[in-house]
Amino acid sequence: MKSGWSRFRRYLVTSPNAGDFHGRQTLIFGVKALALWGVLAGTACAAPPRFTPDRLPYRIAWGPYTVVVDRKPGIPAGDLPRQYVRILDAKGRTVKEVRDAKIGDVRIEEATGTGVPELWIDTTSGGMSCCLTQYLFTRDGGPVRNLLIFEGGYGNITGARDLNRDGRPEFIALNDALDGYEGRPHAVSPTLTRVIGWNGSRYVDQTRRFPDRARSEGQQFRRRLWEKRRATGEMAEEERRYAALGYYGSAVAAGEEAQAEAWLKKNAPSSTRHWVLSRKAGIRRALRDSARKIRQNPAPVLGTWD
Ligand SMILES: [Ca+2]
Repeated sequence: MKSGWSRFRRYLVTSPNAGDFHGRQTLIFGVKALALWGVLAGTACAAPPRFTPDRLPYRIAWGPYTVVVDRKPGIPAGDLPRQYVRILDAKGRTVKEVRDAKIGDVRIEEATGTGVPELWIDTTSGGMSCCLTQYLFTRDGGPVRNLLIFEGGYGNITGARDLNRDGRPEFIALNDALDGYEGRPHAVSPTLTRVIGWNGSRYVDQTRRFPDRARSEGQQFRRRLWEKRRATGEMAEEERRYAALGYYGSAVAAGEEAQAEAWLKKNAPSSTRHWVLSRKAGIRRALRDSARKIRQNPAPVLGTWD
């Protein structure tokens, strides 16, 4: 299991549109600042060890709290693993617990623009890359609270950037809303881009508010469709449908489906055009349903060991 930012880097290689290294730069800056503080204070100051999956138990300080990652004892070898993250207060009491088959990453990073670093936890339910869940907790302004649960599935939050320059970063994420659409295998399902932003009380899908990312992703799908418009052979129509699905899905995400429909009617081969435009309602429904993957939950124990 790679760390969140490793996956992020891998994603950047394949798609230039998703995110930036803001979060990593923040982390590096934070580590440098910490080191500088150590030098200035005349004390030895080592950065905390990075989380490595399966090297458990793992402990890291988070302000007055201690974050512990470990595995549930007594699970027979060969069974699906069961791991947890516990956030302990100064008296060693568990204030929050996150459960899943595996803990993929634990990071302390500023995420809300207030200067008090948050806690990110990535978990997976098993399998190669599915299904990923990302949790964000804050301790800013009171007790530990869950701010975000993103059930990314095959997608994940790939970066953070303050798109509207209000001091609070928006999160750029992959959107797997069309993964497995009408039974398409994961490998040939288009992955979209989404923006997750704070609406004043919680995180919600704000892709339409910041449509540049989805629009840019859609243009890549459109270019691919255009390049394949006269291709022949067994897979040509399948490739066109993949690109058309990604293009129309991105347009729905950006709130620009009318323009996409007009372009498809003018430029796409009729077989591809009819295939995708006869599925408009289903694609819109898939996008709408996937917004429910962005949640918040005040419960003390989150996730399950199914
Ligand atoms: Ca912002």
